[in-house]
Parts: sequence; C-alpha cells; structure tokens
Amino acid sequence: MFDMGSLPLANRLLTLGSTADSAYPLVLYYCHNCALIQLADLVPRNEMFTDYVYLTSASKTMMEHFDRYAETTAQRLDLTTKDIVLDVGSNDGTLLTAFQRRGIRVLGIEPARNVASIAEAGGVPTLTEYFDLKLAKRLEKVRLLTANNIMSHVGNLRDFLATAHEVLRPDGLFVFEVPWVADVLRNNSFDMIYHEHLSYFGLKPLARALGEAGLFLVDLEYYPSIHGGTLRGFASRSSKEQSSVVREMSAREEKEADFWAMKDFSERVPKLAHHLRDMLLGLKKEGKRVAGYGAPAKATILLNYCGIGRDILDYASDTTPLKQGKLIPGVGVPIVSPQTAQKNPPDYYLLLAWNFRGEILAKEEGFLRKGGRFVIPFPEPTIVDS
Ligand code: JHZ
Repeated sequence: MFDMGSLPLANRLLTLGSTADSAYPLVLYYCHNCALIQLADLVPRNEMFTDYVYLTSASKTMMEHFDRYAETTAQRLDLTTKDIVLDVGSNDGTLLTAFQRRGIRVLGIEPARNVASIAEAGGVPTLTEYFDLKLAKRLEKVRLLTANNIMSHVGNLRDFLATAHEVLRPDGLFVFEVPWVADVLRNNSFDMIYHEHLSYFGLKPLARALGEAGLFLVDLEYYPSIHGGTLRGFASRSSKEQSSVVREMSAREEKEADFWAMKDFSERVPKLAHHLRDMLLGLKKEGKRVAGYGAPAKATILLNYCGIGRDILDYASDTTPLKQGKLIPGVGVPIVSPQTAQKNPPDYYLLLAWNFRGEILAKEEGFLRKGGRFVIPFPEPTIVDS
C-alpha cells in the first residue's frame, strides 16, 4: 500500500563518529482477508529491543496516564494485596510502580536489559525475557495481565495472544493499549510507521486476533491525546458480554481504516512531506534558526522521509539522558539536553514529539512569549505562536 523506501531503525541512535548507520525497507501492506495493516519485512527483534532508549517516565503526561490506569483497573478488578499484576514490555516500571503504590504485587517482563535494570533499581521485579509460552509455564496465573504499546511490536501475534490466554486466570482480564490506526490515517502521522511497529491495529483485526486465541474483547476506552490516539482494550477468557463502546467504535472505524482510507493516506503523505520541508527551507531562507523539539522514535522517520537534516535543524532537544549526546540516525541531527537548548534557543522548534503538544506548549510558554514559534507537523504543517 505504501512504500516509504529504506529508512533507519527509529530508536537506533548513533554515537558520535559511528559509521553503522544502516537502513531497512519500510513498506506497509493491507491484508484483504483480515484488514490488518502491517509490515512484511521483519527486522530481527534482538536488533531493536535488546538495548532501548525510550523511557515511559520521560513525560508527565504518560506518568499521569499510567497512574490513572493503575487506579481504574485495580478498581475494576477489585485487586487486593493477594493479587499480582503481570506487565509485558514493562519498560522502566512506570505502570507497575503505580500498582505498587496501591499495595499490589507486580512482575514486569522487559527484554531490554538496560531499561529492565532501571525498573529493578526502582524496586520493580523484572524478568529480562520475551513473553512466550515457554516463559508462561514458569509464571503464576494472574487476574490482571497488561501490555501497553507492545502488541504492535510483536512479530508472532498468535503466539503472543496464546501466551496471554495461558497466563490469565479464567476470571482475569487482559488489558492493553495500542495506537489506533484510524487516528494515524486521519492525522496523516506517517511517522508512527517504523520497523518496530509491525501491526497497525483497527478494531476488526484486533478482535479477530484476540478471538482466535480464545480472548473476547469486552470493553474499550479511547484516549485521543495519548500517542496521537490510543485504544485501551479489555479482553476476557470467560465473559462474552460486550460493552456498547466496542460496537460504537467499530462502526466509527468502518470507513476510517479500510483499504481506501489507507490508499488516500499513501497519496497524501508524500505531498505533506514536501510541504513540511519547503516550509522549513522557507524559514531558513529568511535567516531563521530551527531546531527539533524531542527526539522520539517518530523523529527518525519524519526527518529521514522528509529529507530534513542538519542543513535545516541545528539540533533536537530531548529530556531523556540516554538519548543526549547521540545523533538521530540517517540525518545525523545531534540530540542535546533542554538545558543546552535553552542556552542557544532557535527561532522555531519543529515539534517532533507532537503527541505531547499540550504538555510542551504549556512548558514552553516563556519561549513563545519571547517570540519563539513551533512548527506542528500534523495533520498539516502549521505554525503556532503565543
Ligand atoms: P514519545 C514510543 O515512541 C516508543 P516515541 C514505542 N516504540 C511506541 O510504541 C510508541 O511510543 C507508541 C521527549 N520529550 O513518547 C521524551 C521531551 O524532550 O512520543 C521522549 O524522548 N520534552 C514504545 O519514541 C520523546 O520526547 C518533553 O517535554 O515516538 C517523546 O517520545 C516531553 C513531553 C517529551 O515516543
């Protein structure tokens, strides 16, 4: 459906002087059988997930989101100190810490060693492994299994969901979050497409995949401002009572994530990419200084696909210490700390972490008041001032 060419791995940031800057094909396919939009060229998972740079705790928005998540799911299942919550792809333990604060026992599963050790250091027991049937045999059965922004990353979805079924008690719930493909398409956010994300879920393929594993999608919540639009699904082994939200959202999605929506998207995106680059080149011609705000995984795709390099961006500022001092692959834009950026502020920030628009614009009120501006890339490139 959409061939983006060969692009670097989004989170494989380069160290200064590094020459290992490789690119892999990034092509989206649409399955006429199950309607799943997906990648077919797979990069071995150990190349992407052994050492990871993304930390869930890097934004206030996500910390608050996962704190509320723990509160509402603990209430929904009436979890007590006897329960244990199992979180797959537990990252730095942000969600599990929120359960621990409520007196609930936890276990994280996180294949990235460096990130798992941050969680362990924060008191979150974590297994540095992939979630599969072999591991499931060693695990206690749970009433709550969570996996947030993980299912999109999974190469063998059938195995993953069979494992979820295996570790879940019959009265338990599998709760997960995935970016909603309808939002990616509507918002033109092509930078959500990268090698780590193998599946781009709509409700139809999601419910079908769960169903094949004996899990039934009983409820949904929608978070429009999390990662540009996130679905939180609740799947059960025993109940088949579906909330009306699932039907309402499925109806809403009907035309928004089908073959034609995908086709329109693939025609709009190259134009948008040109438009964004021209807009930034125009600013450069006027003598303006431009930098990136945030160095999310998405930035690698946005910058490489649009051809926005060091000729346009002086640097990208990011709060994550693991990213600072490194370069965005392909384009070689250096990542600096917000403190370094503040000493040398640009005239315009290209908002690469556009999903945190609210949090960032509020935080950068001073920059805006002094005449600084933001270029927001989606749904159409727009300039925002104070
Ligand atoms: P953020 C992540 O993608 C990773 P990314 C993952 N692959 C996934 O699936 C998706 O989420 C859904 C920085 N920042 O959350 C912190 C600032 O510098 O958009 C982060 O590096 N200043 C699992 O990497 C980055 O921006 C700020 O004020 O695209 C945001 O990364 C704030 C708020 C953030 O995820």
